[in-house]
Amino acid sequence: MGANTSASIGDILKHPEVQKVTDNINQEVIERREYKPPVCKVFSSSYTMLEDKPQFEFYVDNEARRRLPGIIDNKVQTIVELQTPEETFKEQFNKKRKIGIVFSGGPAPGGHNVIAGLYDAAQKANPETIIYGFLLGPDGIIEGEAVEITGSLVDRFRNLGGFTMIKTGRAKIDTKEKMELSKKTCKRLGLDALVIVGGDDSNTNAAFLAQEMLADGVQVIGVPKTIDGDIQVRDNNRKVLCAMSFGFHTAARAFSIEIGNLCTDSSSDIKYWHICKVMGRVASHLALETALQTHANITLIGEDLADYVDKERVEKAAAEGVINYHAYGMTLRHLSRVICDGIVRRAAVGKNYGVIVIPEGVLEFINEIQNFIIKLNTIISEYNQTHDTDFHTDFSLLEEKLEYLRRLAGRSQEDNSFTIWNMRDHELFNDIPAFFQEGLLMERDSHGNFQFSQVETDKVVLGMVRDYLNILKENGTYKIGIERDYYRKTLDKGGLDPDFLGPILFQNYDDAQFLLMKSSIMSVKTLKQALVKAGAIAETEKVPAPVEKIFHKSVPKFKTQPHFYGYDGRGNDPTRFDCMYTYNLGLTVFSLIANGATGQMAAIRNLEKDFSQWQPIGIPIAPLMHLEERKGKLTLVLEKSIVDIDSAAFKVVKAFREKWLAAVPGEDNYRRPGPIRFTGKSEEDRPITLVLNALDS
Ligand code: FBP
Repeated sequence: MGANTSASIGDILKHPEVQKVTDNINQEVIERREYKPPVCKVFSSSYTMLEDKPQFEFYVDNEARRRLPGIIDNKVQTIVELQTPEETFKEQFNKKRKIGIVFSGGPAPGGHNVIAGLYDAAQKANPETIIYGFLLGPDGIIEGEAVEITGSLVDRFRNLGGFTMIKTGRAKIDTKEKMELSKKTCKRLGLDALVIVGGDDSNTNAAFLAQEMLADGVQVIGVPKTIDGDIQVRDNNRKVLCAMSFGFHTAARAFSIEIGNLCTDSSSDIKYWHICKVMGRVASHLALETALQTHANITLIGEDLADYVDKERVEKAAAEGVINYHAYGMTLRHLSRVICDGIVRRAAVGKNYGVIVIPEGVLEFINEIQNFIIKLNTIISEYNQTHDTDFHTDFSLLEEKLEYLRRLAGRSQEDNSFTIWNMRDHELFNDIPAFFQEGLLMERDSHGNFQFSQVETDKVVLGMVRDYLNILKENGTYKIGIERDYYRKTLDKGGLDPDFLGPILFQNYDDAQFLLMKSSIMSVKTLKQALVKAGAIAETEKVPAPVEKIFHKSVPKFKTQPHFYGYDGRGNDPTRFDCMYTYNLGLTVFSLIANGATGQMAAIRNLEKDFSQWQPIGIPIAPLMHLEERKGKLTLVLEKSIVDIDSAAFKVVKAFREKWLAAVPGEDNYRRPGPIRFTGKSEEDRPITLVLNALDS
């Protein structure tokens, strides 16, 4: 193609450069596929065995003991090398197996490497072993849809994000019928073991499957996956067994890169508040890590809000000899006040911009909302049980749902014993915006969880912030501080005396670097009144242009840009940490299977330490279960770990809150997390949360 000739599209398409840049497989993918994660020392040995560690103890729920008798006494097991195994051990370890694996729940970066690790270990032990991948999540087990996982399939997805290889789904094997179908599938395929890669609910499922399939000799192993980071396991003595589920690091880093960039943009353009909702259905771990990575100005942590105590109200009630239960936990109104306080204080030093991080599950920690969620869960579940139909099908429109609630409130007036939905609930519920009512009445997911990602949490919080800022603007509290030098220069240029006009215009002219217009000056009209009253201008004169200019600059506009970080981070290619973590989890899974374990969850201890100290283990799932309210019923599930407000990571964020708000003259304190670097040097080799929490464990 010469410089002046116009080539045909056919020729252009044949050009090697065009073919290279339009190929789906780019250099990054090639390098990722070729990367070989290091393996924990124990896996360099051809044989591994399990050692019971009874020193790790758990409080066992009676219901868990009753329902999971075959696996409730499982112990924590460490994986250790076996240099000279006996022949019978070798035979058992290396026997030809059939293993099924399934992804369950939302994608999390690193899942493909769990398969790769399992595949490689299984092949090393016996090249005839077959691994099946169940398609589209647990539905694949129920419906018997699986593909054989081959070497070339694994190679295509090594170190790549998503669950694209076999997809995922949120089905739950929660009925006798589904359990029977699953058992049938395992029997038909002749499975020796089933591996469930999932979150708390999926590992709960793994425990029930393990119990159910004991008699069939099918081992079931769980793998702790979820970007939410809420599968964290400690024993009774607070010894950490699983510090973090896989995928968390990548998702948190991916969100942080974007949010860090917004910090840069916002402090350049200085006109927007960026409102960033970040995923994490309930727990605020992702928001906490994002705060540590970016130093955004305001980061809400749901668990912290729930812990809030209004001391004034507590003391007042105590003086009256009563307990005020409303003084515990933060209300939506109070939360909006806290956010506004930060916004107003930044504006006062000329920073009418910034970045707020809101965890998507924050509303779960707000008392009044939690109340609604519990009440509505119960109402919907009772309706379904009584009518043997589905609430959401019977009342598909919001209006119909509201009408049903109205009828319940009416019933509460006629029948004192009917308390689930009274007139006060009804009135409070009517006070909230329709889109949020709709969100609260939305269908729960298959596990009975409230679907926070479907609710515009940020919009709810922001609506209240906006309303309150308007009040603060009207009463003259929300103002933009004007830099003293700028004020002086502007007035000097217009031939006016800044020192004469300063005390007339500003409430803090004496000593402040940023000048705040008096609260009584709220319009050009009130500005003129102030000038006339002080004798600076006559009634017939106009406000001098430089003064008017300064006034306009002091009037804040609250301009926001909403963002949601969730699905994008979930689909990111894994960080090196997640690549290594998940590949070793895959190896751990095989070791557990080859040693006959069932009802165990694969995990790696010491993730916060140098790789040489990582220790693969099996954690018994059954003792981790407890009773929880789901869809209005008490259900046995794996306990979710929410942010511990006594943890070092939270305490650090709390200690730096004021610094990162940066409501003082001068620079902001943003941190640039930088891109996820798969290769090359990077200081970010593991979640900061993990490093900090290890300091006091
Ligand atoms: P898992 O717990 O299944 O890993 O999913 C986590 C999550 O990404 C949450 O952060 C989010 O609230 C939810 O999934 C979104 O669910 P969905 O993919 O169904 O929209």
